[in-house]
Amino acid sequence: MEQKPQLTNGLPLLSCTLLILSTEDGSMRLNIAKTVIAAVLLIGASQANASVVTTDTPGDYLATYTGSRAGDLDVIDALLTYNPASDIFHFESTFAANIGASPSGFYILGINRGSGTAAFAANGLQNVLFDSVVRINLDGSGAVNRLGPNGGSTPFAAGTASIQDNRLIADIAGSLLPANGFAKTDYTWNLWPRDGAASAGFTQISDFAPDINNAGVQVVPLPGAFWLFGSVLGLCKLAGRSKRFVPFTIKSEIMI
Ligand SMILES: [Ca+2]
Ligand SMILES: [Ca+2]
Repeated sequence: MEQKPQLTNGLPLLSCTLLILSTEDGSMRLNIAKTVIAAVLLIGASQANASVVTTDTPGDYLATYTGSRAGDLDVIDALLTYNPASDIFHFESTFAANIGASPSGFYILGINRGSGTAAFAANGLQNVLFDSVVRINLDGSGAVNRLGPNGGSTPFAAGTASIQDNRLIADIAGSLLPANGFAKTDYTWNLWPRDGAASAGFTQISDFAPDINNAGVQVVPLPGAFWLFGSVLGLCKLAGRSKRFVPFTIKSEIMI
């Protein structure tokens, strides 16, 4: 269920702006036109952000969960993008409290590369499919675990993933998540925090985001006019959202 950004509302305005450029001269006109184009792109960026971020209900702990309810294991939103040009998956998520409030907490990003199975079917989750799990610990260390016949594990060191208050951010090299039936642009994912202090098994899992199925990766760069001004990050800066946390990329060279 891959979700794509929709630019249809912005494109007619962009066309009008280009018409202005073709009929009038002068830097002032050009600056006005640039401003209008930027506004159009911000509209598109806003639409894209709205469509690609998976939001999750606060406090929707699983009934079977027996661990900490401090909030840091309660997903508020999550996003996984894939950039074919750099072959990097970018993960971001927000939680209801600062990460670390639950000392035994950790985070699992399940990914279906094409051969995913419903390991939680017995728990009523037939549509949460995965053949890989990325574990992220409270110190930013963890491992990329590829499941199945051609599986393997690549650990990564403390500080590789970025933890900033209630935000968790990680860049993962695509080489660690090779295709297993799907193109990388068609991978799907789900996020479930765990509390290792709870009894082993499903009772450790606090939350799923999305709740009962997987979300599709968002492919970047975004198409068309988004890139006239460089990047979504550039657009966010234009909108006053210049704060961005940059984690180290999880790749084979950072093995511990
Ligand atoms: Ca939640
Ligand atoms: Ca949920």
